[in-house]
Parts: sequence; structure tokens; C-alpha cells
Amino acid sequence: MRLSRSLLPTLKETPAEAQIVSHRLMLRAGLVRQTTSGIYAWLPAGYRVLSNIARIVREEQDAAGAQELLMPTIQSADLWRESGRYDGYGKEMLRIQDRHERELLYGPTNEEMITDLFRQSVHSYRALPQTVYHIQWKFRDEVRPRFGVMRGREFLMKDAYSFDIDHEGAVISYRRMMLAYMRTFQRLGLRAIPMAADTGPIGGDLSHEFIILAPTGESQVFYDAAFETIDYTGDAFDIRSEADLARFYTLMTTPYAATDEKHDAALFEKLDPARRREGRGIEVGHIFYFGTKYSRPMNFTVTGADGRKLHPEMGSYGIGVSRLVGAVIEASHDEAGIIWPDAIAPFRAAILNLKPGDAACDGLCEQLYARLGTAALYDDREERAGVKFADADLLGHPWQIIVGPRGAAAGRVELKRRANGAREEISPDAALAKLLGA
Ligand code: 5CA
Repeated sequence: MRLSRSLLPTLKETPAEAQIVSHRLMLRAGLVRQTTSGIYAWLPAGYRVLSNIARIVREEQDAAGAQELLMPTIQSADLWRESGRYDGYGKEMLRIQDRHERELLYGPTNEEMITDLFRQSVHSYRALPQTVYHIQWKFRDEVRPRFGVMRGREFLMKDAYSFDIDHEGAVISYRRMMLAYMRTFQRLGLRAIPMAADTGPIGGDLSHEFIILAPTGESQVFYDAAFETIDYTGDAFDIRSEADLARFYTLMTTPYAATDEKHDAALFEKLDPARRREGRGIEVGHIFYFGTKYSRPMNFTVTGADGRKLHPEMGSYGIGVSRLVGAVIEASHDEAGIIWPDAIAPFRAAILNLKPGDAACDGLCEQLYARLGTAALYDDREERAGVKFADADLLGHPWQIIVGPRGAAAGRVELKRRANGAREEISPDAALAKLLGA
């Protein structure tokens, strides 16, 4: 993208309404704009980050054997009456009437709808287990939407649903999804810790929240540093092996980890002080096992191996895709702006033309831009160098290729790595090799 003709409205001043650093930076870097309370438009750079996060989430869901589908945002109230949740959900649910005065709602989650879809088509134990997911907008009329996309009213969620014929199978599905989550968060550059949690309006017997540490988190959390050194993405665990999943689950549930709701101070204090970790936490994912909580009232049965009808055992698994954009910024920024992990940056590199109109600068920048294509943001604006440096740092591109008149005449550029500030003067080809190879 050429910055001179991009919808990338950076702000020098800090917007007054933003209380936390990620919200401030998202507004200042021109990633989002609020359209009405708790509802945001994703501008081009922000939308690229959101899409990159969704892509990583999708790859790990697919690798775990989950099938992607897409359910609508608008649902019928009748489905929710069947499960008994329609009245209980309260004011958080946005209720809508159509022209025929039929009651609809904007979905806050999809347990009822997926149970309905399965009961229409799946009738035998032979078709199970199955896990499906979608990445879709949700609406929850939060009393206090705040912190930008972290607690919005409309937000993007990945929600997955598993169906098994018995408890043992459901436990395996739950563990498999937990491993997929740890891999997803690690690829996003985050250290998320699974913590036993309350189940709230989703219900059920077993549930874990995935928490990352950030000073602006909404709850106090406590955990054992043992979590910090585990590598989930290598080949330590085969996601198809039940034995590996059992070993992985023991590793996730043995060391101490709890939010303030479930904290046991006496137990935590038994831990070697060097291993005690405590701080504020942001919930980026939440998984639930709830057995037949929906399949029973909604009358979803399949024929079991013995010919008898049974209610499938279910779980549901959420990741806050739009919340993660804020969470990654909370975890990765400095005074100058965002520091994107390579995997999700909106652009891999910014090309900074320090003297538009200078033939050597323009020529070299155009060449670099042609080679990098959509991976680059080309700052071709008629602006002072200082403004370009500040905006590039604010937007947090992993790399900056700085092209000034003296360097351009000598066939050199300056390559800067945003994460550590390292700079070097090299040839344009060497710069490209470095940033495309890394
Ligand atoms: N049906 C289950 C799992 S699919 C469910 O809805 N779980 S949830 O309520 O815990 O939401 C899943 C994730 O969505 C949360 O972990 C959080 O990361 C994200 N989320 C929830 N509410 C909001 C919100 N108001 N704004 C942004 N993200 C949210």
C-alpha cells in the first residue's frame, strides 16, 4: 500500500477516551475506529492484523481435525427456548423483531444452533466424534463496554463445538482443543496459561480460561513459572495420540494456576518463591465441557453401538479473535508504539522515502516496493523524516527500510528491526534477503 493513498489515519495526540495502552495505540495507529459504543470498524491495517490472527487460529483448528463452517449471526428465539436459555440470558442478549413480529436475536454464542444442525443430520454413533468451528461476529450487550476491542459489544470469536458418544471421548476432544489453543497462542507470540474456571452462562462441569499477563488485565492471576518453558509447537506432543494428550493434560493441570475466583493462597505459598508468578490477566480463550446440557433438552439423540438411543456429550471452545489484537499489543509495545510479532504484522516492512521527488530515492523505493508488493507499506508522503520515523514506530512494522538521498545515490539503504532497534546500512538486495528470509 502507498501511504499517501491509504486509509491509515494515525493520530499524534492520545485520544482522551482510551484508558489502556492497547486501546490508545489502536486508535493512534489507525487500526480501528469506534462507530458507536462498543462497536468498531476495522480499518485496512487493523483488518490485516485481525485476518492474520484468524488465519493462525484456523490453521491450528484444522490441524486438530476440526471442520470449518459458517453459521449466521442472527438466530431464532425458539431455539433458545428449547435449551431453556432464552429468558435466563438477560439483558446481554440483543433481541430483535422482524416484520412478521417473529422473535430473533443477534447470537452471543452458538451452542443451540449447532446442536440443532447436528440433530437434523447425525443419527448414528458411527458419525461421531466430530468437532466443528466457525469464526463469526457475536453480540453481547455488555453493561460497560470498555478498553476498545478488549471488551466490545460486537466482537469476533472463534467458537468450536465437539460431539462425542461418551464421557471418555468428550475428555479427549477437550484435551485436543486445549493443545490446539496452546499452539495457537504460542504462534501469536503469547504465553497463555490455562486456569480452571467457572462456567457462567455456558454451563457445565469442567472449564479452563486461557490467560495472558498484562498490567491492565481484568482479574488477578497466580501461576507456577513451570508453564513458561514448555514448547507446544514442536513435536513433543502428537495431537492425534491419546497418550500424548493425556501427558499434555497432566502437564497443564498439575502446576499451580488460578484466577482470583479460584485462588488458594495456602497452596500457592507452598511453591518455591522463585517460581511464583502473580499479576493481572487477560482472558483470551475459554473452553467448556458440559456433557448433555444441550443435547438432552433439545432432544438430540443418536443410536449407540448397542442399538439404544443416547444423548451425545458436548463441549464448546472459544477464542476472542478481536480481543487478541488488543491483547497482543498489551504484551508487545514500547513508548514509541506497537511491536508486532512477525506472524501477524499488517505489513512485514515499511519503506520510508526520506526525500520524495529526489530521483534516486524515488527510483530505489519504487524498486523495493515492486519486489515486496502487498507485504510493504510504502511511505511516499510529502512529510518530514521525523514524522515518517514516528509513524513507522507507532505502526510497529517488524522491519523498516529507510531510503535517504545520500544512501540512495550510493546504492545503500538502512534496515531497522523494530523489536530491538538494530540498524545497519546495506545494499537493497541484502535488505530484501534479510527481511524476506527471516
Ligand atoms: N460458547 C463459549 C465458547 S465457544 C463462549 O462463548 N465462551 S466465552 O463466553 O468465554 O467467550 C469466548 C471468548 O470470547 C472469551 O475467552 C474472550 O476472549 C472473548 N470475549 C468474550 N466476551 C467478549 C467481549 N465482550 N469482547 C471481546 N471479546 C470477548
